[in-house]
Amino acid sequence: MRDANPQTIFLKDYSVPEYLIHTVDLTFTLNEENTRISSRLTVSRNPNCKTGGKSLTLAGENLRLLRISLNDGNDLTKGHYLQTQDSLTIYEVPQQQQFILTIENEINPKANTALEGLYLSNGMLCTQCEAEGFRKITYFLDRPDVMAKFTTTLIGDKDRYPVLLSNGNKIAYGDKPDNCHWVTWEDPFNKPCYLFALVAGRLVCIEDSFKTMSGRNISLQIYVEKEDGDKCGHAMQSLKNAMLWDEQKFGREYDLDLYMIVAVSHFNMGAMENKGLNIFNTKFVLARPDTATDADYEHIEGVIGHEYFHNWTGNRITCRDWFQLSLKEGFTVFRDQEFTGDRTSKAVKRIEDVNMLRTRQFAEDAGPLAHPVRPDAYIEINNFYTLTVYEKGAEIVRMLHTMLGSEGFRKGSDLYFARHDGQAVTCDDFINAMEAANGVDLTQFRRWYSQAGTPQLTVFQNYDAAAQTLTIRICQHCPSTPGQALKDPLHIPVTIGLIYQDGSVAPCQLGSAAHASNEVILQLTQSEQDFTFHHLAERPVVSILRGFSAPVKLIMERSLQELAFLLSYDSDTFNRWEAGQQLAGKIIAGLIADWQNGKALKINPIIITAYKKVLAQAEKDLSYFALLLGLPSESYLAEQMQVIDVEAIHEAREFVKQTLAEQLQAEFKTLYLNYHRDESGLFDSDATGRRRIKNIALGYLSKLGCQDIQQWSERQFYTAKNMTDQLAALADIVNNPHPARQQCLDSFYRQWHADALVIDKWFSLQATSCMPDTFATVQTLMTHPAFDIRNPNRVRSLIGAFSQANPLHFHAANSQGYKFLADQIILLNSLNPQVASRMMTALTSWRRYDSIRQTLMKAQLERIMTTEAISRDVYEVASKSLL
Ligand code: 0A1
Ligand code: ZN
Repeated sequence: MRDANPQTIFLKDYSVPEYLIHTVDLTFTLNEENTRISSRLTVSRNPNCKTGGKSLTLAGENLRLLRISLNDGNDLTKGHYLQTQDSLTIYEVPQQQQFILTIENEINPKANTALEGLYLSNGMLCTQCEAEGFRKITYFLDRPDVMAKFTTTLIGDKDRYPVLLSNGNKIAYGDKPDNCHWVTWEDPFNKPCYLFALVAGRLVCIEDSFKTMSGRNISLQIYVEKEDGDKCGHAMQSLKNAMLWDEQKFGREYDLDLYMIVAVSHFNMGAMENKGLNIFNTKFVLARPDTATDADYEHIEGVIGHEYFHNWTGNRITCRDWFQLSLKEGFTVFRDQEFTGDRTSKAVKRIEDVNMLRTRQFAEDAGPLAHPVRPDAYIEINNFYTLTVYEKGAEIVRMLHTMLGSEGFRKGSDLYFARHDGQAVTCDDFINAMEAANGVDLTQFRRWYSQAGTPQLTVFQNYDAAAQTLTIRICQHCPSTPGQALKDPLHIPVTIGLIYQDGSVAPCQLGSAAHASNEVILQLTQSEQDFTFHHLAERPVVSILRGFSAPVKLIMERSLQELAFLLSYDSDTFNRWEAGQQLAGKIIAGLIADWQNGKALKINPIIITAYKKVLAQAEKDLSYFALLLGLPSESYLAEQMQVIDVEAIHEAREFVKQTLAEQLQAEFKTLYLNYHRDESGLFDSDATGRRRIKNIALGYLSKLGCQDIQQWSERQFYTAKNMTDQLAALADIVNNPHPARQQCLDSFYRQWHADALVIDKWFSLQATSCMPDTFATVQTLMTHPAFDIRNPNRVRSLIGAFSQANPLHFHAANSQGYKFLADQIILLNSLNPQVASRMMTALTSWRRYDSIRQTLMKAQLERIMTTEAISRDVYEVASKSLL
């Protein structure tokens, strides 16, 4: 084990730092295998800290220490300090006045396969410091509440490192002997060290500019490897869109004169918001219509926005400690969701976000790693960049937005920025600002940050014809989670609307004298609460939790007829879609039971009629139309089951898909032919909508197994001018018994072998195929020359895709999937612990399966626990999963 006894860090143990660092002067002499860092710090005791002695302890992991000096004096000798694997203690430092501490050390970026600290990606040197990577570069107070002004000088070979970048503004540069040059960067803003970054390499730069609302001209630069220069246009446009949006929606202006983005091929996550120098996974920068899908285009704009928005929510105002991670992440995800909704389709974006939340975050909340949005303990902070902190955190912010309205929310965010600019603060500070600006009491609402688990709302309705009232009773209950057996009631906003039988809006009038509106927000605060609506001439159909107004599970008895009614008449785009999903979900659930009992599968015609009606209504927003025609995913269906039966889910869902294809064949063919164009791949909402709807239609039709459709998909595959169409056709070919399957896969590889991001798609498609030979294919692909276990994108595209997006084959009863995954995790543990730990997701939900699979999955987790030199990352996930 990296740590003989991995320590748990607790929120309750937080204390202010004993020392503060005011300025940091760094000099890097760059070299692949031996980079030398000289760090000159001005330090003083923190006046707000009353404890501690005369010593100063800095964090630093596996660093070769060369020298230390205080106030530019002689080097400290051995007896004056203590160096360990992960720290440096100087026994005595000046207490009364500010002092200078100079440290020199060396590191080996080439040996850094964990991609944390300073590392090498295709010959380029780059950094990743969040959360605690800076300590792998030099000794420092590596905690976000220590904020300092950084000046960074980079020295390197002119040929290997013609481009030398760091945070802030370039203030000086020049030549050095031996073909070297140097550049000095100065960041005028105080920042925690997790926002430090440097990049050195052979890169091309794409430039543009943005004029801010106060008239300042900002230079925008995107740096990529030479062959990718023609794939930056969309990222640049996205950045300009994000800058304008933040000015218009939040009144936030950019603060430096330069904004740089660098795309790197080796990156553990999506991207990183380093001040003035974002570092991105290439996946979220590079796009050309023939190489990137519409979904890629959307994600790029979303992630560019996300990192840009962090400049205010994360950088100008940062987190006091890592337990507060959702302070910056939850708020920033909310901001990027709103941005994407404004740029594309609000209805579609909300549905996509809820889909992800309900399948993946709800699973996390129901499993052994469930934790509050503000966790109270961790072993390895890298394990807490979770769906709960990010996505559920964003839902908390969204609930505030719902309850306070856009204006109230804006007042709150303005106050938050005004109060805390330049500070490192807590989630509570954020809520305090919302409270103060709006004069509301959010005491109970705060529980959303401390209580884990997904609340369940059970809804009962009672219509009293004589009194013309409808009473809605809502009971809330939150299941226990690890370490939190008992739960308190939460403050939950429940948006509700009522619809009369003819489809018209029924008035929402809470209390007999209240005024009526089309929809109201119920403030649920008790474990059981009644809400009575008045003046209802007939029993209305209830449309509840509109827009998914809270991250909860809703339990409500509904007939199939009522769901079909809502699918036709609900004016709330989310609930209309949700009704269709529930209708299909109920029917599939029935078929799952039939399949398990060996009964022949027979479709309930109500779903055919309902889908026919959707097809006839022909929505204008084609992307939304496509969502209305989609079936709930296998993972969503799995979430609904007591004991997950992957085979039954797959069979039942495929049966419904095939039956719909057979019975609505004519409609789907018309859709396909109407919307199939010779598309250039332009990313505008009409074109993306056309592609989405026709590819949905082709997906259904492909289930028919008939020759003409096979020809349609093959033709689309070979003639497509954009990746969306080419990939959609290939997916249909790969997931059905298509005679040209191997030919198409080979052709795709030949066409795209030089484009890593497209080859990732080629790996993923094969890894997620439902065809019977998939596991053998995955094994073969592991030995493919293009497979590289050191590249996280490749690992995710093969091992991640197979284990997390192919339940049918990953959970094969013979345990081969489990054993395969454990083998890879054990290998990754020593190379890249963060990626290893993320690959464990598929095993952590072992309690959700039948007892045989439980035993098999558990056995692999136990095997992982015995890994030699197990990392904190893997240890924490494996051990907590087994508890
Ligand atoms: N703050 C980044 C995500 C990020 C987190 C950790 C990383 O390395 C361990 C890298 C990136 C974001 O939210 O975009
Ligand atoms: Zn973020």
